[in-house]
Amino acid sequence: MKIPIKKSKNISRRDFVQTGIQGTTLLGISPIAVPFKTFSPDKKTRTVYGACYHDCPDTCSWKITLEENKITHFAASTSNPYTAGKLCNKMNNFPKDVTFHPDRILTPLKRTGNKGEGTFEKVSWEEALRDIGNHLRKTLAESGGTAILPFGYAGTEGLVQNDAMSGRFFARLGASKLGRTICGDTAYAGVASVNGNALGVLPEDLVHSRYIILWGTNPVLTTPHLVPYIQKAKDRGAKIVLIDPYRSASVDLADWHIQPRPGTDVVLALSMMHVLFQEDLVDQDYITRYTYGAEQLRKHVEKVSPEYAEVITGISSADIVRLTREYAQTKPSAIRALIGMEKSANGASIFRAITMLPSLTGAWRMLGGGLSHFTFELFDDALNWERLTVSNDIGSADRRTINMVEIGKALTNKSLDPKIEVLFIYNSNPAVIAPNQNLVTEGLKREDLFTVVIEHFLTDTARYADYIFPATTQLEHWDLMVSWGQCYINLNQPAITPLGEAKPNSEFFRLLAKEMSFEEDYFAESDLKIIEKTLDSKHAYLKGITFKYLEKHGWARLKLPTPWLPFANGNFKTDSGKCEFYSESLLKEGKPPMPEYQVPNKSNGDQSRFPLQLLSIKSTAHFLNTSHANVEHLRKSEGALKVEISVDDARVRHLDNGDKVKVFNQRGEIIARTFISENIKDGMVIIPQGYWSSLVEGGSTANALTNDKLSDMGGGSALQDTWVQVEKIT
Ligand SMILES: Nc1nc2c(c(=O)[nH]1)N[C@H]1C(S)=C(S)[C@@H](COP(=O)(O)OP(=O)(O)OC[C@H]3O[C@@H](n4cnc5c(=O)[nH]c(N)nc54)[C@H](O)[C@@H]3O)O[C@H]1N2
Ligand SMILES: Nc1nc2c(c(=O)[nH]1)N[C@H]1C(S)=C(S)[C@@H](COP(=O)(O)OP(=O)(O)OC[C@H]3O[C@@H](n4cnc5c(=O)[nH]c(N)nc54)[C@H](O)[C@@H]3O)O[C@H]1N2
Ligand code: SF4
Ligand SMILES: [Mo]
Repeated sequence: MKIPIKKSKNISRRDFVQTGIQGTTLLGISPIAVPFKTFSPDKKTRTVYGACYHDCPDTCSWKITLEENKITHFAASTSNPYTAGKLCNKMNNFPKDVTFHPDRILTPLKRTGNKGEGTFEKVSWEEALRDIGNHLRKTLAESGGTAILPFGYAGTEGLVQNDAMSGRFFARLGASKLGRTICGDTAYAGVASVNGNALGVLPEDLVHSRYIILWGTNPVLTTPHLVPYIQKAKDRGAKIVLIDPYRSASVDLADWHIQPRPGTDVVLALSMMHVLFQEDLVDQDYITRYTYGAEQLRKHVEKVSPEYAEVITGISSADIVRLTREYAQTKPSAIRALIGMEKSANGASIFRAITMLPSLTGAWRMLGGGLSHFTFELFDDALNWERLTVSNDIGSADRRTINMVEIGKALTNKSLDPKIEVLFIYNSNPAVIAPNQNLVTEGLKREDLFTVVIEHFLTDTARYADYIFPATTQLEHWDLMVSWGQCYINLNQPAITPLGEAKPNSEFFRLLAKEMSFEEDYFAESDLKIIEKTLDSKHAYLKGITFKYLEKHGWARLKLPTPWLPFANGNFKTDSGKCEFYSESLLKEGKPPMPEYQVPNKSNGDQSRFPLQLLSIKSTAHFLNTSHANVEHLRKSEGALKVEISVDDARVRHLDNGDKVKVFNQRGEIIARTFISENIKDGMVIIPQGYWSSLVEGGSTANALTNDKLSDMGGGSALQDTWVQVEKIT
């Protein structure tokens, strides 16, 4: 997820100039200089610390050994206890797979063929920047800044290369804003509407739990460094329950797998509440002291009996009762959720409902009890965000926002005023990751759209660019890495000088600012200075964690109070200071004050034509979203694009394992191989997300089928509310 910054305070331009001047003397190193400070006495061997840039909750620390400036060893940190000496399948071979990959783009490129065709010629940085500057000046004069749109997501999670300089640039330009809501915002909206924030059980504290529900998350694949903590709890006698419509890789960790119909977990959670109240399994003292709206909630769930829930969720009423009793009576009990469930029309409601459970049972009182979700707010508190969010203070506040989930619609909407004429894409691959892929590519093909892509590779998106610029990789630039899944901060130090003509994102935007004659001081700030200032907060969580400390050690765990029991005595971060079972503020916004289940709108999805619900999830162990899906040995390990289908659904369609099929609906069609499995119930299919369209037969991937509707809150996508048909290709 893009680490959302919730608390940035605006600073005035004047403050900025003052702090900026003070800051200039701190580090006189240019933004892309390599710190050859870590040489051994013989000056031949040196060690460089860094961390993984991926949009992955684990944010692993690494250590690189170089001899005479050549990387001789790239490995996980063995000293950081969370990384614990292991990266993952995706990253073990990172220098070769990405930085030194022969297909890497190392010079600016200008399009020579048709959009999408992928033919380009080399150009110089100067020429390309000048041409872009001309386009920007013309667009600003004729259509205004909002005809320009940045599209950046979490290709790198580093605070500097993610959006520090680009945020300033687009704010100064007066460009449209991008609603960066494709991952985590809906989950967060649900959890925070109840608790005020998403903090809770820290990953390490899961070892104290005696009952862990892995609710709609697949840690074995998506958060591998959390698994040892869950395993340790299990070794100490904890029961692990997996709630997932799919028999995911995490089933091996679980003692019990419960398979609800997708999107129906809100009913499951409400019926658990029904049982909690009915069987008096609630912690009345906790409820009275620290919660708001318990009486309304009790009434709200009266009708959601386990028998009723069985019809909606497909889980037997006996199992619902058993799950509730075990969850309430085994202490401490934890619910671990992440992102997966958010991508439906019920996404936020699901997260709202499950967030209420630990307050009903008083699970928050004990270490290892409560909800384990995001940790980014620890860094939000700890760091000096003002340095990064200078952009809040620049330009007009009322720039329009385009939701990234709806990028296809935005690019093709003829009545959008002004229409999007210039598009900058960095840290993202929207031609693959955004829902309704065919509409996205229709937009990217527009002849009157000028597209600039900053990338490592010729991705499906980059094929549509007018200019491609070569970005540096994590081995070649500075960054400060925080995490959304654990409590460690890392300084990423460059190990080598950038290959070819690659430059960090930050430098691209500095140079473009120069081309645009933007002379503000904030464009002159070096990456190192941004990092120094961001670390300079005086917050207790950062005690002793200075730039110098991180330069020497690479990583540090935030200095959090122990034991970490955020809600043992209430202290919820809502306006009322209580856990809000009933939300007056949502009611004011016209939303249901308590979570409700909406029957998904199968719009245009005539069920007889498209009877199978498609979940396109992160079931690939070798790709991180679309990253690495172009690396041959990783793609080989993953195999051909598959559609997983139940035994009965395959039988009625006369399908055998490995058959070539088309999966289609009103939005698109993809070609895949069948994988007949007992991992899903009838009526559903699974297709992994991540494969590149240009590298699969048929030229389309999962998002060619997904809908681009929004979820109930938070601006996220409801892309799992997608219905398809599967047919054999003969
Ligand atoms: N290997 C690998 N790791 C990754 C990624 C990757 O692409 N590959 N991506 C990273 C990113 S960006 C993210 S956001 C995280 C996501 O991490 P997770 O949230 O753990 O992963 P997902 O695959 O999105 O979803 C987890 C599970 O939720 C289930 N699910 C879907 N809908 C429902 C529902 O309605 N109810 C219930 N109970 N379960 C449901 C899916 O079947 C899936 O098994 O993973 C990160 N880690
Ligand atoms: N169907 C379906 N669609 C989904 C999802 C799903 O579960 N199912 N999951 C959604 C989720 S949770 C997420 S987070 C999004 C992920 O969406 P994205 O963040 O767009 O996905 P990535 O594939 O990680 O693309 C990141 C790109 O950034 C590039 N990159 C990496 N580092 C740098 C850098 O330093 N500079 C520049 N300029 N580029 C860099 C990489 O080469 C890569 O091409 O996908 C979403 N889409
Ligand atoms: S992708 Fe995740 S698990 Fe793999 S090295 Fe990066 S942070 Fe660690
Ligand atoms: Mo994500």
